[in-house]
Amino acid sequence: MTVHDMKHAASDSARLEAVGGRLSRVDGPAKITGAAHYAFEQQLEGLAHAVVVGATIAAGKVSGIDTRAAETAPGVLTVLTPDTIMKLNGASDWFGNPSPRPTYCPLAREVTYSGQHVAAVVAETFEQAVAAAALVKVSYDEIPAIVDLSDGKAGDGIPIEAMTKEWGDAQAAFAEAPVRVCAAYNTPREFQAAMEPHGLIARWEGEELTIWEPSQWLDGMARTYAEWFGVPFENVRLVSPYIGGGFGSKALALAHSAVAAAAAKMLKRPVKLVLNRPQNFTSYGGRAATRQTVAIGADKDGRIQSIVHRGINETAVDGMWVEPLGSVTSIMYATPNFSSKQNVVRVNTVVPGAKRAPGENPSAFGIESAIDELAHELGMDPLEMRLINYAEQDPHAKKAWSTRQLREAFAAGAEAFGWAKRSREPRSMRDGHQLIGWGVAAGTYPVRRAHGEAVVKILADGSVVVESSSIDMGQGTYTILAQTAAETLGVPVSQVSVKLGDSHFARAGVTGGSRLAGVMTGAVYKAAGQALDELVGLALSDPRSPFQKLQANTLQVRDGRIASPRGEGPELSIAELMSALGRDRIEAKGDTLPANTTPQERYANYTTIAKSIPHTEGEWSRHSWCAHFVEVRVDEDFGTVRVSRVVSALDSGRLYNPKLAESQWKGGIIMGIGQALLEEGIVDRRHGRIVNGNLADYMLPTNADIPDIQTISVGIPDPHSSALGGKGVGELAIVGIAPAIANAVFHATGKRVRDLPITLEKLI
Ligand code: MCN
Ligand code: MOS
Repeated sequence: MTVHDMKHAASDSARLEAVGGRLSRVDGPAKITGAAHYAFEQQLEGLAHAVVVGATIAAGKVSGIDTRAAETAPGVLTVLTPDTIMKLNGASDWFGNPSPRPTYCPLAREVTYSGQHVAAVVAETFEQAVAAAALVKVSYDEIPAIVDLSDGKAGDGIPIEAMTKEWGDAQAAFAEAPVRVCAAYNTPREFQAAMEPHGLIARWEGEELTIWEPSQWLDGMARTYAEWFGVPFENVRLVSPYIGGGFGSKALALAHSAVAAAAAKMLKRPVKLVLNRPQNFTSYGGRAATRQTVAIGADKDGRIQSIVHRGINETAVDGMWVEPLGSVTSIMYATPNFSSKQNVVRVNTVVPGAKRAPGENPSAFGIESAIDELAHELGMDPLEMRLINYAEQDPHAKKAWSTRQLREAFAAGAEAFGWAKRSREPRSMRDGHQLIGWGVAAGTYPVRRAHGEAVVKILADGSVVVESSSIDMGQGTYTILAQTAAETLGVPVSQVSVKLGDSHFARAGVTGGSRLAGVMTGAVYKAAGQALDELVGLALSDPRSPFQKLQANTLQVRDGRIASPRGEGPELSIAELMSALGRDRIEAKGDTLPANTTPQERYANYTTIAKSIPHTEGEWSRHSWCAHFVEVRVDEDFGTVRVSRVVSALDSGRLYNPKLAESQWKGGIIMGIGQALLEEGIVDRRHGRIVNGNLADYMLPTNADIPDIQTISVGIPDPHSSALGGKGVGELAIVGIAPAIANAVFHATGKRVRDLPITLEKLI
């Protein structure tokens, strides 16, 4: 290698490793070799095993629990019931609102959903606990349950006023519009179905609690545990270095978490509790089932005059979940008149929860199907339809978009897909006995923002450590934070180690709403900048520094070596400089909070979601955008639908790592294909049970279901959305895929399916 080649290689790797480079996952080797230890893999001395017993009815009372057989079974340490489990305090919710009830019992006497935990067995081994749990005899006084939204007893539900969005006179304008479409769109109950199940290991040492649990929110969950057990927040340590997928389901401490931590305290032994697969379908909520009616009135040229939208989502009898169905409806298209309202209906289910793009995902299914129906009604191209109704500003907030590259997304996607070759009429494209359909739909997700904190340490050997209690569940946090620190400090990535997933590190809010990358790159950028300033400051001013005599006003670090920018004077490695300075470390804690933030506000910022910054704060409305182009092939005889091609163009602003962003987008698209064609929680009408609560019967896409997926980035840096110009990536691409597929199926077959999933019997 010549010196020239070496310089070249160094600058290539610097590009790869800088923010915006396609660096491969730095946690990849540890995961592939098994060196990465997941929460349940901790080997602890004296570990006992807990198994929960779920209710076999969906509504009623536990009239008795006969624990005698279980208690005398081999290896059993204790059988917990509502009568015998220790009392816990009621904990505040994720907004920080105090619990309405002073005490909390994670085992139910009043049953409000099938599978609800009513008892638990703790034994020496997992097998003994499973065997004994089967011996617990629970009797019930059952009452009729409301099994789902289609239940005759469900009613219209409760209006959620905060969801109402209105301007103009939507009803009147719809009634007067020359062209009208109005239809109802349904999505079923869906589940996050992460590969790694939910569960935890809990260990008490005196009043100190350590929890190893896969978690999207260490500090939020630590708050809940601390409140349940009445110990200081600092006494609770959550450890979650690796997570086998969460998709929204792992942000909260749940009833089974409380059972394990209580059992550990009562037995004075560490306790492990891992939910089995069926319990993963009933112990926490998936995406709520939804119903929407979308009415669009337009003039003869296709210009929208009015949108009237009504939505319903299911929630629990004993808990509230609102799935905001008007979120995309209210911003995607320009309309002078608009009305959106939403009710929730209580059914006997565990309280539904967040699943990748809660709200935006089902919302887009409604509006992006309806706009396709309007295009068909008018004989217009559905892409043209979207362009003539393009919203030049946020129609709801009435603010300018921070950036909106959606027109560019439509153009780039259409070009790459070959949209111009589409023939307009349904059933007009075929290949033998396969009907071919081409569909388009748009998607969007708000830029959720928050304040973040990180610690960056420069050590004596020149290595750099980044610490944060934020997490990586597969999105790439380890990698992009290593890139951010490496670029800011001017060191190679191999010199940086990122430590995440321990609540004793610098605090972090929830990893949800696709906000973590923006928040944490900003915090690491700030902390690393402070560490660098300190290093350079010492190098310039410390009498022991070889740079002191230079009288320069700055120094530059490149590839881990420090020198004057003009190349005069010495050049040292960071390790050499640290040794000259006699320092074993330089440490900076950077956060993006205003300087006058009080300790209470800090605590609330990291342990609740009450301090999130609205995406329409100030002058701008901030969102990611995307356009999906989909080809389906429908077998004319059998009605089977295959997605054969997807081209998506996406605007997530600046990408911190395009390789990882593309992988996130593809993951979202794949999940959307599952939603469109396969996924559906089926509820038994007699006892409200999830019939297909396992990975054989709850259908998820496999490799054979997934075609070639092309993603195109059309984003530009958005200075209003984050410190480094990026917008959200993780949830964006699942928004709009299901309607793009439904629209393609309509184009292929002439049959409009408004009820997900699109299964073959709906095409007959
Ligand atoms: N990224 C980027 N450029 C940007 C923004 C992000 O390159 N401008 C890349 C980075 O690799 C970053 C990743 O995309 O690590 C996701 O960043 P972001 O959009 O900020 O999302 P979060 O880090 O907050 O991750 C949460 C998000 C959510 S809310 C769900 S749900 C979801 C998702 O991420 N669950 C996932 N993606 C998932 N991916 C995996 N493998 N597993 C899950 O459970
Ligand atoms: Mo994601 S559903 O906001 O964790």
